[in-house]
Amino acid sequence: MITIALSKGRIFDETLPLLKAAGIAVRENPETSRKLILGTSRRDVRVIIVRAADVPTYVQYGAADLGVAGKDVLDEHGGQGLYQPLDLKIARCRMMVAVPQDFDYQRAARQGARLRVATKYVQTAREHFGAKGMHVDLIKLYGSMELAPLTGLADAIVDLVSTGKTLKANHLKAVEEIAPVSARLIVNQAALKLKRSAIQPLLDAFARAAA
Ligand code: PRT
Ligand code: MG
Repeated sequence: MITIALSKGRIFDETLPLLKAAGIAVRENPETSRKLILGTSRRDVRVIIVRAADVPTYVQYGAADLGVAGKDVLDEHGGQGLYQPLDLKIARCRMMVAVPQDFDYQRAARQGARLRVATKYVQTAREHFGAKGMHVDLIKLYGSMELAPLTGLADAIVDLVSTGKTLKANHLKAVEEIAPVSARLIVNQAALKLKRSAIQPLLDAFARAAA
């Protein structure tokens, strides 16, 4: 049995065509079904539905053989025990620093102001500001980062931006790109060795479909 870990929403939606290209049709829709284990058109392949940030953990420990996770999530996880053979180029966005529209970020950075930065992506933010030699106080949040500068919790946020509509609606602006983000295929290293004859054809099909 090959188990593939996916999260609901854009990762699931954008992985479906890649699965299809590999000859795998998922039997249920996770948006309407309450099932967490979904059968597929192949008796030896199943899909499990987990939170986006939990996908690397399931694959790391071998509870899933494969998974699809954003680079944002992988950078926070650290990637231990994971083979990352493929950039699937789906669920694309950018990791950005954003501040209130009337805040002069470049000037604050130049002056060495100690900024408070709210984010879900603490590792990524620590590395980014560390590399710039900026001293920041990081405040860990689990969602709705955009609210932090509006309420005085933080001066800036580090968050994902795709259309920019969320920032705009909350009177924020992006001031610095940290990295482009896309979803990656991840594979449990031991599973790849033990089940190579079943897994390799899937990797090849994904690689062709993502090219
Ligand atoms: O939502 P939930 O709390 O369950 O978990 P999650 O947010 O980790 O999962 P999900 O499904 O929302 O995101 C899964 C993956 O999609 C992320 O790990 C990213 O790699 C990728 N992705 C691509 C995005 C976006 N685009 C994106 N725009 N993830 C989140 N966003 C959010 C962003 O955080 C911000 O709140 O969308 C908002 C900004 O969008 P725009 O279009 O207004 O700029
Ligand atoms: Mg989300």
